[in-house]
Amino acid sequence: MTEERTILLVGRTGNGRSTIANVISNTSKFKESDYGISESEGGQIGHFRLKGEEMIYHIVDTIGIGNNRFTEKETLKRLTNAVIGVQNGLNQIFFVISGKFTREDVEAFTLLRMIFFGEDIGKYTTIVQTKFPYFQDPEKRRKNKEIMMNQNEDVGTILRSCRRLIHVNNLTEKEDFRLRARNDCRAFLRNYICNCKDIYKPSNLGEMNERIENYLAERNKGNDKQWQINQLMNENSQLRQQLNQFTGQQRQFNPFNTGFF
Ligand SMILES: Nc1nc2c(ncn2[C@@H]2O[C@H](COP(=O)(O)OP(=O)(O)OP(=O)(O)O)[C@@H](O)[C@H]2O)c(=O)[nH]1
Ligand SMILES: [Mg+2]
Repeated sequence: MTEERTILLVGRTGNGRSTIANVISNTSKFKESDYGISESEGGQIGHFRLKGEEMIYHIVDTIGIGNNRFTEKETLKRLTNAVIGVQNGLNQIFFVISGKFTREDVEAFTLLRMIFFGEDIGKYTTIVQTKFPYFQDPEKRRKNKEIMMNQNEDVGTILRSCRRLIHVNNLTEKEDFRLRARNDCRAFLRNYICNCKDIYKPSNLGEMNERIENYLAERNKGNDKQWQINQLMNENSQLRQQLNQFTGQQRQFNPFNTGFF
């Protein structure tokens, strides 16, 4: 029987998912974003087989969470389609972060857990940190992981729940014209996914649309609250200005104002 490996790439926009897809598949089929505009529209799949090997690899690139081209609702719809596409089994989810594990990454991970996968997401998830220049230095990788673990409770909890944290630095041809870094990362990533043998069938896909609607409704409530807070802060600052003007005028017309203050 032919062995297969399916990897789902998820994460915040611009963190390097399409680049990882190119590096693993050794193509340039996946569009890498260059100009600060989110590129991936979701659902792009690469299939390939290595020369002389039976194993078939499927790499599924997804739309970036927080991308600047689609509404949140549209983004979630496209993510839904990608997840439905792999519901029969995937070997690993690569949650891609870039440089640091940010608050937005925590929110994105939480969203994926709440809406699409459920509590067991971590067992089948590898955190891939891109743009890590010391990816070949075990001591630097260990130190980086230790710092991240202690960064804050949310990040520590996510990292502990996941299979592993791995590091890459997929430099472009311009940065590394022999593409040595990409070749090294490719060898490492292929070996890594070859060892992701367990098959995960996301079991939390029922009522996904309902969960998305509830999530968006909660978000809107939050936005309304934020809007009210902004309004109050604006009013507050206007009142302060008026008060300052008023007290300034008082001082000017104060007959006892001796000018020593
Ligand atoms: N130096 C360096 N640059 C990287 C690395 N990974 C990605 N990049 C660059 O970062 C930019 C964004 O990478 P993409 O792979 O397009 O990111 P994405 O997550 O697919 O982004 P969207 O699809 O637009 O949401 C591109 O210019 C890449 O060349 C890395 O490990 N090191
Ligand atoms: Mg992309």
